[in-house]
Amino acid sequence: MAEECREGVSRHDELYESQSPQCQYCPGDSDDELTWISGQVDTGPQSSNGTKGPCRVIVHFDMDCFYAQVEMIRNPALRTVPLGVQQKYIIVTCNYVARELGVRKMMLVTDAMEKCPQLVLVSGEDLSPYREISYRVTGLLEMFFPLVERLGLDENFVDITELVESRLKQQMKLSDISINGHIYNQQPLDVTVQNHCRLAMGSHIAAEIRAAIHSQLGLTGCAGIASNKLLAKLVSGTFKPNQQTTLLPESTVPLLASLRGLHTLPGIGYRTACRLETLGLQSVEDLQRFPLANLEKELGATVARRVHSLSLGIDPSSVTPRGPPQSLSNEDSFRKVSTEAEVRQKVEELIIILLDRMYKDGRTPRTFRLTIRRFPRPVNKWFSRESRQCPVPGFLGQKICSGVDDAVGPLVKLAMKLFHRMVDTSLPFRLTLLSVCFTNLQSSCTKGSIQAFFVHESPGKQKDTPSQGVLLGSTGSSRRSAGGTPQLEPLDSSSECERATSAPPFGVDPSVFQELPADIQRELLSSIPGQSGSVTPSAPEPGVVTALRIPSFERLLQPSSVELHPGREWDADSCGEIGSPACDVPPNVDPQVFTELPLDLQKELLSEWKHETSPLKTQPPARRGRTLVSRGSKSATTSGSQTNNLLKYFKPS
Ligand code: TTP
Ligand code: MG
Repeated sequence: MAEECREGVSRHDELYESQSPQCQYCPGDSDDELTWISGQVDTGPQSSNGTKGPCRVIVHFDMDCFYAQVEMIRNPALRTVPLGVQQKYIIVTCNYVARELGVRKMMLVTDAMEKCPQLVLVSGEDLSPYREISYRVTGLLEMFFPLVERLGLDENFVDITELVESRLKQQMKLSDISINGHIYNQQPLDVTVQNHCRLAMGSHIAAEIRAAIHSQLGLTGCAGIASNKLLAKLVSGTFKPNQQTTLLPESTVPLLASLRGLHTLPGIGYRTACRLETLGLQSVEDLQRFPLANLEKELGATVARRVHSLSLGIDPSSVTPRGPPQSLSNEDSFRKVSTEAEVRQKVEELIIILLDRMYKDGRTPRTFRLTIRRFPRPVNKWFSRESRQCPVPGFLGQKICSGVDDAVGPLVKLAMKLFHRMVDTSLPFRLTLLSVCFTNLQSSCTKGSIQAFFVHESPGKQKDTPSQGVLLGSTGSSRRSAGGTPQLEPLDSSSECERATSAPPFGVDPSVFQELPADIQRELLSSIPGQSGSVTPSAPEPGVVTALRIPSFERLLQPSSVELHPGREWDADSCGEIGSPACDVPPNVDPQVFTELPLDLQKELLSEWKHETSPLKTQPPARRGRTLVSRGSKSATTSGSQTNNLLKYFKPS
């Protein structure tokens, strides 16, 4: 895949962003190629390649011609014509009508038009519709299975082991079991082999899920059913489109032997493949045979063992829900941008789109990053991008969160400041890529209020999740319909309800809540619809995980060295990169925490600080660290007359 990536046609979806801000397929742009497979090790049934013990049952789903399908849903007239989705001068994907006429993914538009002059082209530059449908697919799967892991925009792993086990218990006669769909290598199913039965049952569940995705979202896709993520992914594309394939353990060897090169083994990226090539290893079989000790010398023990295991089809990594993306970015590549005005214009265009996504996401970004790529690329192509980042000031975070347009100006200013830190514009320069990125995304509930500092959100639950009660099933439990066919049921979230807290509003840690002054407690309560003034028990919403967003307090423990400029308004010039804060911050408050506070609280803190004859201001620098006042402890800053002073929450250590 690496060589398929052309300029401007990278897959920039959130998953890849969260692992590495760069394109998955760009050689040198991904420095984390083993990420997807290097997660936690599964502790369930241990046979990762089906040779010993009961195996896990993992399904890998991959949507057919994904961007093209989304376009065909948006415009059904496109279903019957050859359709290509174009980004820059590349067809990033095409529907299967076009594939029958010789068009291929990642073809040059000119080549594709030559092959198929009647090809209809749509622009795929705006990824929003693809992203939206992508999260719907994941959301649908998450309604029925707790273990769903996104991979890119159109792939998901689901661990269905528990449901398989529960269905097998209900199966009257194992001899009746068959496989739904294809069996890799046409290997005969042996119902006397436990793992064959497990995978066969898995194939029926996979078919039900595919049917559900189709009936609910109108999408078709392929599935691979196997004993681990690696093998499930490898086998899922064997028959395309809209088909599924099960790998029985004994066919692992031929499946691996069918791979064309080392880089086609998921988990071995371009860089590792290059390093392996220098050892004379070309194929998966070469790697299987290569002595592990020699491999360890070259790659280090951990990576060596992992890639060696992968070459044998062994993958103990668990299906790990990743939650929402950790960053959102928008980038564009081009042949040449060489004036400051062009940079400003590009940056503004990128920011406008990114702001829209950030607003829809609902979280508040705390860090902003600008990335550039220069021409010519540096000799060391692994480091072809340069970035600078800075904190997003609190007031700007709120603007972004509330979707007001006037966030664009300050952000462009911030971006240009970062740009000037990288590029000396008095000298000629040529850029071929600009990327803007929000990271350090923090959930906010009632934006701009104290409530926003308490999180009550289930990680991984996406806002696009389809409404409950539509269809499907649960992990570990299945019921039979009148006709006797097992049916999937939505996950039961009642256990989450049992986590009801006593007095505080949901989402707020009770112990923290009790430490807050009564007026702040009231403010928290009154910011919640249906809860005003009185302290009444409340339960979290089903599926909601309660967590206190600690950073505001926890980071108070860290020392800071802040220059004091009381009374100055924020502007882009006064805010430095992370680690060099230059905004007005009371000396006992962590600048980063300060920027996270709502504007009114910032103002209040500043004015309190300015009006204090302060032991704070006279502290020796070494004592300027701070701690959260813990329950029962006495704040050095509080006196009888200042019991409700916000500054008391930030005390010198
Ligand atoms: P794929 O799953 O590789 O392709 P696909 O879903 O279009 O087709 P298939 O039926 O063969 O699975 O990629 C998913 C989407 O990602 C694809 O629709 C377009 C996009 N994409 C890129 O943007 N860049 C790339 O290099 C590739 C391969 C895909
Ligand atoms: Mg696909």
